[in-house]
Amino acid sequence: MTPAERWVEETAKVTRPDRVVWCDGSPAENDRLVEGMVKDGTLERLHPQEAPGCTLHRSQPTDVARTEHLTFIASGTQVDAGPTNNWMSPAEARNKVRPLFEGAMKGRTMFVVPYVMGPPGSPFSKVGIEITDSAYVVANMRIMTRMGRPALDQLGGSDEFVPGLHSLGDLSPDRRFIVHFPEERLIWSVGSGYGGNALLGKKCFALRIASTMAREQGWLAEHMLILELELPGGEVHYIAAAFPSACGKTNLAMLVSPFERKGYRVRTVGDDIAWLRPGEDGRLWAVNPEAGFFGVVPGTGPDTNPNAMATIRRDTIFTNVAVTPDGIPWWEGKDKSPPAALIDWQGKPWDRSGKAAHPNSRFTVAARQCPSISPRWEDSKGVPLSAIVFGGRRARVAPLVFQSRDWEHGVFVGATMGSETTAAATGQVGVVRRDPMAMLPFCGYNMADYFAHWLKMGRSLRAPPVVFHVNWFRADESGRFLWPGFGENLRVLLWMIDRVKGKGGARETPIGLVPTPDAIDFEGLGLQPAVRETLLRVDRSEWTAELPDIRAFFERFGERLPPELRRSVDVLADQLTAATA
Ligand code: OXD
Ligand code: MN
Repeated sequence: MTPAERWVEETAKVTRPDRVVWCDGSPAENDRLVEGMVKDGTLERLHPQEAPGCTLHRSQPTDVARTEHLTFIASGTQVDAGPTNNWMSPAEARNKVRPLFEGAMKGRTMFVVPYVMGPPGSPFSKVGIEITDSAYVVANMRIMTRMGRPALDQLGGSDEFVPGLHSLGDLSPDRRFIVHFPEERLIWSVGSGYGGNALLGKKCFALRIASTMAREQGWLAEHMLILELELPGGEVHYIAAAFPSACGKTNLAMLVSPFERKGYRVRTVGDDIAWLRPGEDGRLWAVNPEAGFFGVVPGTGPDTNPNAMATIRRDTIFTNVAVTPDGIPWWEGKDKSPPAALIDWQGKPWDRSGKAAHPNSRFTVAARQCPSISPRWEDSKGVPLSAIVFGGRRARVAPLVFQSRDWEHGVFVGATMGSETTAAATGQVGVVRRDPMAMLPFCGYNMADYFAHWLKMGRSLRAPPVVFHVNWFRADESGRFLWPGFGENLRVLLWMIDRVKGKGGARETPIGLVPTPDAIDFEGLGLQPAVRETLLRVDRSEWTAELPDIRAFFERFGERLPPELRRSVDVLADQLTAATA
């Protein structure tokens, strides 16, 4: 018996399913599963011509987003989880969470889902096995990972896999736990079928567990999109960008260049997760460990993200969108006005008062269906990064873009990122919180050690990517966005590449290097000079007002915070004071 078979057998003794099915990831298996889910009401088939191969899943209304307050790191000691994670001792997890799995699969099928995170044949790819009693999870994992055969082939008889046990349980938030054991590299998730809680290859493995592996092994597991930017003449650059959930990573990764005719093109390598490693050439190389996109649907439309619209035209699982009576999916932002009759995300006739689609409704779709997918998206070595971008959603304070002075300053910029919360996690929306490197909900260990690891990684790179910060969301007094965003964000990326190449105008400010007024091509956007000025403004009083919050956030890490970061806040404070004087 292989270690995987042994674990499956032991698990079945606890969960007591009616049957155990090892998934091979084949189309025939998927057809059978979908058929079964259509019969039992888990899925609805959508319009055969307008949405061929597409299905709709409606989840329980209390299970529509990640539940960060029910997500735990069960490291041996609390300090290893750090002040930003919920901690549960492994003993408490055994007492409190394990019983929820006992007999949980009675009357159900236990699916065994072997999967690979990472490109086929890549030395950086890693195997996971998810045990789940949800056919919907299996269907999603088949899209999001390389599932079945490729995983069993890579695994052979070895024990090198991350086991993840998932059960829907009774779907009650009162009995919902997502627990990570970084030392054992094990995941338990019970009580939720929502993607970020239940597709264990994604946030649980490729970010939380992988971040702990990366720290030990000298690489980084990051919440980043990866895009390819081609310049006229064929020069190519790769950029990775970390934005918090539902802040536009998918849109940026699939950006349609407004300057396509001049030879500027953008292609997609990944939209959510990047595994980064130093290459022999001293550069940082990135792979996308995922095989699909689990994207936010509302706001996706022909103007905002035509590539995503083309990607999700067929063979897509929609979760919690609205639908016309004849099965055409609909969501806010799809087009200008809703169809005459709609069934809302909860399956009720839409009375036009609230949202028809849930604000965190999702599509699950294979990356290979994306028209802008890069020919190198599955490159087994990855792609070399010219730039790393951090970004938040801030109505005020952060300018459109600035450049960090060096890697150490870039780590400070990432570590102090602030962003308004979104519907991707349950809780209040629109509140500014510190979300370092967009990893606050996803770092599997003490973030002070994570910052130290970032600093150490920089020392191992001879040609590190240049680090930038962007904010597409600066608004005027009435809350209107000042920057058009979407395809026009290319203009900002082009300034970054100029800077990478030692060109492009920039002026020193206390927060870093900000474009000079003429350094970004604003031509044709119709932006008034005052708006341009506001977009690039570094307001000293606003930044000074940020300092207490940054210091308070850093204080939470106590002595463990790398001294470089403490020094960087002091430098920022001094420079703000000097500039004011
Ligand atoms: C996601 C998230 O689903 O970040 O990618 O919540
Ligand atoms: Mn994400």
